[in-house]
Amino acid sequence: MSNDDPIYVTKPFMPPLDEFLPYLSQIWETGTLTNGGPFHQQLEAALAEYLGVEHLSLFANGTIALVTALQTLRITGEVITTPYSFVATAHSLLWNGLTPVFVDVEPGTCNLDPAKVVEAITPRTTAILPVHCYGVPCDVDGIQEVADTYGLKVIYDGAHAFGVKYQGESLFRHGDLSMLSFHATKVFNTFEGGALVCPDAKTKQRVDYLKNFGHSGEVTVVAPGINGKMNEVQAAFGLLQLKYVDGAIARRQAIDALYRQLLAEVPGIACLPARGDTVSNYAYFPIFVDDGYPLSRDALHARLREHGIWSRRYFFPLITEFPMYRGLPSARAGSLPVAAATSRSVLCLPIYPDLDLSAVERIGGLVAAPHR
Ligand code: T4K
Repeated sequence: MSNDDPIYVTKPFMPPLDEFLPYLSQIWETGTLTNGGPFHQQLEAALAEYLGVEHLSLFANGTIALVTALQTLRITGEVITTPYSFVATAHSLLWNGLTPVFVDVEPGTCNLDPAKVVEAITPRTTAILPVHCYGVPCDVDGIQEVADTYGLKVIYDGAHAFGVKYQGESLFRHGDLSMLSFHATKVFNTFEGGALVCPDAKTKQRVDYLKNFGHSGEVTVVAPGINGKMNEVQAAFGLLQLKYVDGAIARRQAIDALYRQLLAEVPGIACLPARGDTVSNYAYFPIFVDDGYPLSRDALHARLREHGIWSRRYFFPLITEFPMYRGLPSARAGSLPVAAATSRSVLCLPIYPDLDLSAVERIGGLVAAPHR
């Protein structure tokens, strides 16, 4: 890679093309393209085993998985969620005719604050939709305690959390359902794709009906389902990706460690704390720019861009600033101070398996000395 090539915030990991061709040959030979074919079945089993969960259902993308999760549990009324996420999190509520109620996040994790969740509960609240932002675990015990006390369901948006372990087990073992995204920009990708992790076989059965138009048999329809199925090309690609994913995460880990080393002493730049209770997937590398830094966050963003480095402001603006949300009472900026400050200060630096450590040194050096 030359210094002139742009460096984007991420780049999908691609396994060797020649290893993918036999999968395609099989699809061409059998003519089975979708509707729960052999690769789909193999990938469901392989991912459940890899992630350490029992029941998993594949989807065409993470957003339709989230929309289906809310249908599966027949969620109604108000759902408490975070303003600090990709907009798909809240959109899944609007697509179900639900009212999002936004509450603030915690400073050290960027995730929903359980104490603030309690304050937002009303008689119409039926569920909590937290996000494991950047793959950092939510306070899953705190959230579950609130859910148990008030009789609420918990659906986790785990789009960023592929393979993350918390206190020795899969993060996806928490909550009533967890969603994963396998979008091109994610740690594990199937071009587009996603999944729901279910607590038991019965729930997976209902999810499987819902993602296939509600069909429970050739002539039986048990629910107004949707088409959320993953196709055979995506599933085959996932099977091949899975062979490489540990190596890809190890590469990310090395990049994360180098950034931390390069940025440790830079005034006005903070990173999320590394955590002893978590096996991370190093999905993102957010930094937070405060007043002690010589440039504003946006000026640093522009400065990096001048050098061909495309950092991203995930997540700015807050979801609550978009037109379809800003009129909601819970969208008032004054009630979301941590999320607002985090959104104004965050910058995600490039991190992906093929990123050279020399490029990481260059990026870290630029952040450390932006006027050089
Ligand atoms: N919940 C959360 C918390 C999420 O973060 C997301 C998705 C979802 C739900 C929904 O899951 P999915 O329905 O997507 O499965 C990207 C992704 O499109 C989106 O999937 C992701 N979150 C979000 C955080 O980031 P953009 O608009 O920033 O993507 P884009 O196209 O600007 O890509 C970023 C960079 O990645 C590009 O500059 C270059 C590189 N790239 C991207 C693509 C698509 C490639 O090198 N190749 C590619 O094919 O939203």
